[in-house]
Amino acid sequence: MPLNIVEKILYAHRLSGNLTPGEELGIRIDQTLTQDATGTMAYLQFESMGLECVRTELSLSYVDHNTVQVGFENADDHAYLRSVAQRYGIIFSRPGNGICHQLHLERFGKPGATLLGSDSHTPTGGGIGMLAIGAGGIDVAVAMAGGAFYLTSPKVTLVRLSGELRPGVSAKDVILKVLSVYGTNGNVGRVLEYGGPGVATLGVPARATITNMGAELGVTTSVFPSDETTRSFLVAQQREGDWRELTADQDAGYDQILEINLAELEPLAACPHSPGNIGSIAALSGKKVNQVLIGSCTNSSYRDLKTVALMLQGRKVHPEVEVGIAPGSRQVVAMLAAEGLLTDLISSGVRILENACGFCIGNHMSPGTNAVSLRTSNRNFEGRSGTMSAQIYLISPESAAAAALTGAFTDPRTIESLPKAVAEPTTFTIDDSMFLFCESAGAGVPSTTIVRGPNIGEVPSGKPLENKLDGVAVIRVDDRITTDHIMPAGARLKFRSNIPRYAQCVFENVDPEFYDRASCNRDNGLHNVIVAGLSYGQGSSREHAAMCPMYLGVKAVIAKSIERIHCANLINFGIVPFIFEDQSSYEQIEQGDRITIDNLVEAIRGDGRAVVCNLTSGVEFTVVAGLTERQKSILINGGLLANPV
Ligand code: MIC
Ligand code: SF4
Repeated sequence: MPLNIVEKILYAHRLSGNLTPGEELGIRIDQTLTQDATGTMAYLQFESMGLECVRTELSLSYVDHNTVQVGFENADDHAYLRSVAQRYGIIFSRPGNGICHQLHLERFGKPGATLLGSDSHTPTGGGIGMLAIGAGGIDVAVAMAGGAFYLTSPKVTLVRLSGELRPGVSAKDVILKVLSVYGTNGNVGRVLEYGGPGVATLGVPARATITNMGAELGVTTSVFPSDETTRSFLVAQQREGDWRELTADQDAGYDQILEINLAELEPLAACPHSPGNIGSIAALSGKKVNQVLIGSCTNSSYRDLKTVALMLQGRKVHPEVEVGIAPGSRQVVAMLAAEGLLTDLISSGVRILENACGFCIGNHMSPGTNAVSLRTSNRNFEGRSGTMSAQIYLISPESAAAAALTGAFTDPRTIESLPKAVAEPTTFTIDDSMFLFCESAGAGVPSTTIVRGPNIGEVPSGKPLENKLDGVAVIRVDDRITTDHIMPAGARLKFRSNIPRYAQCVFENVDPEFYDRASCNRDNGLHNVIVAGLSYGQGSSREHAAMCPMYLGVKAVIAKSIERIHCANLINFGIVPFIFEDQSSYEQIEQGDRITIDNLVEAIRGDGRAVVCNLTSGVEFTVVAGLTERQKSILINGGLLANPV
């Protein structure tokens, strides 16, 4: 039977289940990655499994999110992560080395392999032909322990690329185009596979930009073929041995096909406050800009930053615009420096930021009140930048450089210094000295003392599901609530390893009284229930968006729909993910309503259907939790930690 790329990788890694869309599939994970903001919890959970060392081919612990280090907390986390890595045979990437996804692509990504990462942008690895999936930390901990990763066997969409991008239009515009077609919700259970003659015209970093931001569609992952371009990239990284060809068979089947002619694309922007709110740069042209930030795991490659440097070379950034660049890795910095491009950037007035997540997660560089900020990153959720009133637009490096020069939205094709194309180098500068490798890969050092400063807390454990839910609709939120709304990052990131403290921040930008209300209900023996609209839990993989609500006594979410990673995280922490059987029932429940569900455990054991009694209004309606047998037992036990592998 002719197979597509997704099927080829899934068949080669299948441990249980069938490749029938909608069915649960268990797969073997070859590589894992964590980053510091999700990593501490993942490793605390891994430690509790009591193993001697990781059981994957390769596991990496990157530190890239919390590198600002205001106070002792981040440094404590780094010390813990470094010692755990050494203890269990995990490669540790020191702070300052770069952003996890860029580094992984450069140094470890392998066509045909599976990668599970505790970060939603792990699909960046799809640019090199991996099946790379984002998940909650506990799922990654299970994979590190050699356990299967479970996913819904996906529907596969072929995105057939033809033609070639014109100068001034780049990979970011391709994925923004895809986002304009599919939007940010309704894509759960789908994988995008790129194919067609246009693929050969895109380098690996361009492909990785496209698969990276597939996360914003809510798809399970996105993948490109592994071809001669992939081979050249790996040769240039001195990793030819990791290459293998991987293409779809000629008559491979797809659930859906999207045709994109690269030659017809124009520079695009995701407008406030959603990555799916797409407009054209031409339509925005002339609008004044206050800040331009270039970097993040989406657009911080050598190719991207060299393009920007060439556009700015010998020129000055507009006097009213603040411009910053955060390169993706030390390799990128070293190469820009060797070619004198770093000097060009500095001379033009650009602020050089650390090669880390930084501005992308609102760690610093928050824009001013009502400011218009253009960024090459992947998320523009309201408030994520650290400034609630700021207007964030997501754009390509070319459009960013154009705005940096003119002080306004400008079509980069009108900029004289726009280079025709930046060729991929035949040799990248290799310096792996900021990776701490274990003496023999995968082997831990059992005598290593794990360093636990006061910031390293404990993972809260859930309680077995009670048969009666008796509680309160503690909050009712609208459509597209992101995990940034549920669990803010930025200045709050340093509490990631301290659940009681971080729980005080749940929904703080949506409803500052949430914490008081939820903890008061919990302390009075009432269960908390979150009521939500469509696409609840978009965005990040942060399991804190489930763990902290669990800590506050949340037992169920009732939503019109729930996004994939967040839904898995809710189950892993013993929170029932219910969907309204009839979406209009959303209107029949207000914040503060007293609600009950009888026979909850039987409902979960059965078909997942339960009747909610709204005691305040006297109305009843049905909700459904679509669960596999495995998920049912996790929920009934009170979460995955009760029974990890
Ligand atoms: C993000 O981009 O939102 C993050 C921060 O990288 C998250 C992970 C986290 O919350 O730590 C993600 O994308 O999963
Ligand atoms: Fe880091 Fe931003 Fe990428 Fe998340 S999206 S991994 S915060 S650079």
